[in-house]
Amino acid sequence: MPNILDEIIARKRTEIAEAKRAAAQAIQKVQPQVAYLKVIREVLPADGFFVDEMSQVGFASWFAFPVYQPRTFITSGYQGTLGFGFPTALGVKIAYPDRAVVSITGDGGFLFGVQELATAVQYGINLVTIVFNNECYGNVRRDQQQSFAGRLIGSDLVNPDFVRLAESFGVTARRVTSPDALKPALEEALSAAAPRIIEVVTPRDSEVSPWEFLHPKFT
Ligand SMILES: Cc1ncc(C[n+]2csc(CCOP(=O)(O)OP(=O)(O)O)c2C)c(N)n1
Repeated sequence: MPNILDEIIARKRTEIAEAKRAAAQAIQKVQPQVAYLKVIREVLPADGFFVDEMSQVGFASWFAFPVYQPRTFITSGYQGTLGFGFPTALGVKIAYPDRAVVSITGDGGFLFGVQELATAVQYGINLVTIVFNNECYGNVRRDQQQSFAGRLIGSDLVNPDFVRLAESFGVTARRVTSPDALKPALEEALSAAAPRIIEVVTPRDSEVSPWEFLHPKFT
C-alpha cells in the first residue's frame, strides 16, 4: 500500500511538470528573443558559456535559456550593469580557452566596450559575440512610450555599421536577420579559431516585452 508521503511526492511532481509545461508555453510570446535563444542553446555545447547583457535577449534569457552545467550562465544579475557583457566574456574565454563562449549583447551595451575588440585580436581571445541591433536602448524606449506618453529622448541610436566596424579591428563579422540564419552562422563562428562578431538585425520596437515574466508589476 503506497504511503501518504509517496502520494504527496507524486502529486507534487505532476504539479511541477504541469507548471513547467505551462511556463514553457507562456513564454513563447516573447519573440523574437525566445527563438534566438533556442538557436543559441541548440548550438552552444552543454559546457559552453553564455554571457548575458542588459538587453531584450538578455532579459529573456533569464527565463528562456536552459542551463545544463553549473556556472555556465554568466550574468551581472540584478546589479544590471549595462556594458559588462562583452568585456566579461573576454575574461571568461581567458579563463576557459578550450570551451565555447558566446556573449550576447544589445547594440547600446556593446558600444560601451566595443574597443575591447582590439584586446580580443591582440590576445587571440576567440569568443563569439552576437550583437542584437534594434537601433535603440530597447527598454528605455519602451518605458518612454508606455509610461511617458511616447515622449522619446535619448533612446534611439544612430549606429555604426557593425560588420564593417568589426572588420576594421580585424575581426570577421556576419549579419543575419532571422533565427534560422543565426544557426549556421553561429556554428561556423564557434568553429573558427578567432574572435567573431555576428550582428542580428531586429527592427526597432519589434520585440515583445519580457517583463511580465520577470517582474509582475511591469509589462
Ligand atoms: C550602466 C548602466 N546604464 C544604464 C542602464 C539602464 N539600461 C538598462 S537596459 C538599457 C538599454 C540597453 O540597450 P541595448 O544594449 O541596445 O539593448 P536592447 O535593450 O535594445 O536590446 C539601459 C540604458 C543600466 N542598466 N546600466
